[in-house]
Amino acid sequence: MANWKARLLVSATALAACATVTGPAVSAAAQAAIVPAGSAAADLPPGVVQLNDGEDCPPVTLCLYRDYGRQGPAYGIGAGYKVDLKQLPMGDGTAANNVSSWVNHARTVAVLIDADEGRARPLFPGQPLEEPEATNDTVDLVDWA
Ligand SMILES: [Ca+2]
Ligand SMILES: [Ca+2]
Repeated sequence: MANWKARLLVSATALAACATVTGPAVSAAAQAAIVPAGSAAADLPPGVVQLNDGEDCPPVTLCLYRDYGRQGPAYGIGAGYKVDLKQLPMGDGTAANNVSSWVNHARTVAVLIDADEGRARPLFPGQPLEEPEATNDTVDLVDWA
């Protein structure tokens, strides 16, 4: 039976084909995409993505913006991830006591917490929020109901 030899040959050919397609250059590029070298993005807490300034909020994500009208530096937080906004660099400071505009594209209720005042507010799925003057730049923590 020479069958196994034929199979071995097929496997070796397939492997060679794979090596050609996903060569070292591609792998390096893929790794660079996943872990930007020397970027602060690597230090972000789990579940957090940095958005471009004023970027639209992706699906299934709670988004926060420094400036009214979903403008300025922004982050997205995946549903269920409790995040201390002090860990998110924003301008000269952090996202804590800095966020003016929100939108909840997640499917669960987010809770916006001002630790200084001991105040927690729900932000329902699909709900946008332009902070009223009294609560502008006050949220320190994001949790989920
Ligand atoms: Ca602000
Ligand atoms: Ca606060």
